Amino acid sequence: MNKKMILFLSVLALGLLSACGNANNNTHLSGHETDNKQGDAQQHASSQGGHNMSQSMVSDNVKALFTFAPTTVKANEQTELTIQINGKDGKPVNEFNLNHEKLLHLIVVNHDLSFFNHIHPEYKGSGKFTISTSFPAGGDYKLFADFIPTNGSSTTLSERIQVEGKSGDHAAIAADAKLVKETDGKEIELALSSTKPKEEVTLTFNIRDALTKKGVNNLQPYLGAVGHVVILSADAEQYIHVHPIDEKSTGPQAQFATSFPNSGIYKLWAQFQHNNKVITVPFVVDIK
Ligand SMILES: [Cu+2]
Repeated sequence: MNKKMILFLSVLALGLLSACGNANNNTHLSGHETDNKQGDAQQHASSQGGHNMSQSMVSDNVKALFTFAPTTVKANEQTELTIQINGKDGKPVNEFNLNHEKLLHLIVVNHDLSFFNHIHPEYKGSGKFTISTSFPAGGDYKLFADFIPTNGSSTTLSERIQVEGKSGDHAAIAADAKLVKETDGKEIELALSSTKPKEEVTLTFNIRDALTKKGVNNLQPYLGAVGHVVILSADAEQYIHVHPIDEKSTGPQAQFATSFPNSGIYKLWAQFQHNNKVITVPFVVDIK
């Protein structure tokens, strides 16, 4: 990590700490506001290139408050999560665009990225989304809410939380030696057009039957496209957006476009639907 990066992360950490200090007096789970201007700016710089300032400002002015009931979250117990989206003026953001068939996508990971959950809280109006969920073990988790305020731009706001209870096994994240995985009777192979940072990268997944090795050509649309891919940096600081290239594909090939902002280890989760079942396949890649 170079000095510039360390400085940048320190500034970011300071910003987050001060945000915590303001609104986080009672308990670490009482909810506090964070924003993620950097990730959003990055995504638009890389994926669309033409967003104007006023749109960026709208998204920068949006805040998310994550709260739980009960306020102490315990491993393996259902908890009611509320995500309140407000403008900087403190007033609720009322309208959101449908994006991949949902108003808000919530990604939950644990500290070593061994746990991944992609869920869709229900919109209750007045900027409020709720969902009942649970966490498989104690420890640190990070939540990412991904949404588009109407008249705003694609926004990702995140929050780190602690879950009480026995923590699971810790695993160091290491790049996969082979980008072929088997899950749910399928063999999924990933190829990257480039493993360099700051370049347009095409992710090509090939989905085969694990036994016959025949390509699966009847994938069902998942969230309105051939699949859905989420990418996080190993430290979960960077949430990277990914766009399907041929949304209407039904396999065996599924292609997505993205760009990695820096060198380092990234974990990605590809999700596809087949025979009415969603399969989730993780890969760890080394970008250098
Ligand atoms: Cu989603």
